Amino acid sequence: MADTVTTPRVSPALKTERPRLHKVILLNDDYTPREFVVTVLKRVFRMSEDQAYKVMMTAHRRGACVVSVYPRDVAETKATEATEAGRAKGYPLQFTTEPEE
Ligand code: TYC
Repeated sequence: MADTVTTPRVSPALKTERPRLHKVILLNDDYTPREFVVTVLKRVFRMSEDQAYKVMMTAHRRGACVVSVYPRDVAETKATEATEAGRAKGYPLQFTTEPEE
């Protein structure tokens, strides 16, 4: 069997998997002014006025809205920064993160 060719197989467990992206989610509340939510979305997530207004209104009407997706550390940093911006003004504005499926 001198001519036997063996093809090495890479175990799926050893393949490099692309790190999962994480969603940043904006939660509605009854107290944060709409305009402030838009300002935070523009500043922290680099959205246009139009995009920010649409995302804010979606959260306002439906209870929550996905803002964007990022690598985990970026998603967590932005969610914390945006939540902290509300806290600094005494608003209960909240941004959370969760892994994409
Ligand atoms: N619901 C708030 C209001 O009526 C506005 C708002 C929108 C707050 C979206 C949070 O994620 C939010 N003032």
